[in-house]
Amino acid sequence: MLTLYYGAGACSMASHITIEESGAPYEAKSVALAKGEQKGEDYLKINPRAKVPALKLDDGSVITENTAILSYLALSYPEKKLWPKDPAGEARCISHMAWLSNLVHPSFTHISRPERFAEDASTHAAIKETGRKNFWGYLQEIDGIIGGKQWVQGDQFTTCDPYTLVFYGWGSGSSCRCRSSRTTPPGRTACWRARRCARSSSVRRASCCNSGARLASRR
Ligand SMILES: N[C@@H](CCC(=O)N[C@@H](CS)C(=O)NCC(=O)O)C(=O)O
Repeated sequence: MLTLYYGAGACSMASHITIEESGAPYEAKSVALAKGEQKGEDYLKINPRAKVPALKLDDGSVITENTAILSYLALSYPEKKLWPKDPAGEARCISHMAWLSNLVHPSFTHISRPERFAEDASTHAAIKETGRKNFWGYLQEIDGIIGGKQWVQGDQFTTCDPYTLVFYGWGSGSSCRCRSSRTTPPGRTACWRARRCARSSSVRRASCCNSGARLASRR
């Protein structure tokens, strides 16, 4: 059976929703990030980079990184149609997930963990503010990408949707300041989110395990 290691409120929610969507039998193991469990001896054997998500396969090997886990799940359960069929669609799906991983997520880390970008505490307020500005810009870009479409990639629900949903949730977090200062997240994204939540119970099941104020104190 697959084992998914996740953190409450973390980006691992993308993998959690997708594993629910895939129908794969799995066990979910919570890693208490706030308590530093990701840096403990046991978890470092799973992922030496001390991050969630991680997916342990039946043979004991481990896949890390949302982009890789989402691809693995979608390709392993093709009947669930979580992955585009044509090469251009596949490439666009990878492109969107790479963008979320390489730019959107790190912009939020500037808000939540400024000390990772500069040791000098006097710079942290400026790093956070730049993170907020960039993150807000990405939320707007997501709004434009969704446009009038049903899903991120058009008519087909793909792995791009649960991954994008993570950042919607973070953007509407109470202390991200996006909401208070600029009315966020953008409107079309909110409609897409409502569709996403109505699609199936996968969000609810994954969200139950993912609820928590993990980042609240750091935002
Ligand atoms: N690019 C990675 C990012 C993983 C990541 O940064 N996970 C965070 C949670 S959102 C984490 O485990 N943080 C724990 C820490 O940095 O100590 C992915 O998408 O899987």
